Amino acid sequence: MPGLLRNPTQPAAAATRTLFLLPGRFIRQGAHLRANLAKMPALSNTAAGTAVSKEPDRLFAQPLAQVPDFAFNEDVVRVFPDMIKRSVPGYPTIVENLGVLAAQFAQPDSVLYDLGSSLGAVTQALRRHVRTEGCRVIAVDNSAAMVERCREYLNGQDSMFQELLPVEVIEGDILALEFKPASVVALNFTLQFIAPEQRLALLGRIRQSLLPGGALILSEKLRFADAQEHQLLGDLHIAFKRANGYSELEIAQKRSAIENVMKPDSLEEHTERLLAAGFSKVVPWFQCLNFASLIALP
Ligand code: GEK
Repeated sequence: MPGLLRNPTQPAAAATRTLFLLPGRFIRQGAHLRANLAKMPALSNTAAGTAVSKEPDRLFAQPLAQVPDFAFNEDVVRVFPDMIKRSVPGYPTIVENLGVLAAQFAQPDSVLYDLGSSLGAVTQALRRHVRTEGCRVIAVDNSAAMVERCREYLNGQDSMFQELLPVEVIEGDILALEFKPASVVALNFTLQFIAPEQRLALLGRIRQSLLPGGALILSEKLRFADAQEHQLLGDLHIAFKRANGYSELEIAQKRSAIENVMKPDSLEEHTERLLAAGFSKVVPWFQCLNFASLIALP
């Protein structure tokens, strides 16, 4: 699987850089002052203010007598950029291109939602790519620790760059959110943390908020109905984590911490539920091992 298993110190970052530099037709080089933003680094240490944490994820490196359920607390926030890159195959590519895709769906004077925003990686990609007049981002997360750090990072950017899309970061439950008319809604690896029985209603409310021409972009870990496919892609995901420097103990303890908290669905379940929620079309645009991203059109 060449290309998937990367140098542990540089997990899966090279693809993003390459894509970011491609002068493709999707990347609208702004005919105005925002052109400088194209040089803004993607979630890395930056002169733009607060440096993004580079602390390596060693949370599960020592044997634990009892592995607690995974929570998005201060310990996780400190290592989150490292953890998500080394754990989710294709994450940097998905995040960067989520900005590129969003730029195609953004409607003037509308809201772009980043639901389950964590440290704001998607919000920052939206800021790099969306050039539509009058758009603003609403980022929502129910982890106080995530929201606090996310605000620090975004404030750092605001202090250095002009003409960034305005962002409001809300600490709250996306299940309780009153949606405003939106052209883009990103659920980047968040729906899998919502109780399965709540997912359809949430997607229905998102669908109702979407403007014509808009889109939901949904990224998730997948499970597979076919046992052999499920096993193969699961094993290859473990190989990806090993190649990114995680030990067998770390992999096993993380799995045990997350299994009660994160409940993946199959691609078929996602598609059926999105259609049941009122979406007219579901198009997968990315899959790397057992992680995928879909575009759902209103
Ligand atoms: C990224 N999108 O970097 N309401 C609000 N936030 C929630 C809820 C909820 N009900 N449940 C979970 N979260 C990010 C990565 S991480 C995915 C998203 C991962 C939040 C939770 O606090 C966490 O920050 C995020 O959803 C999931 O592109 O860590 O695998």
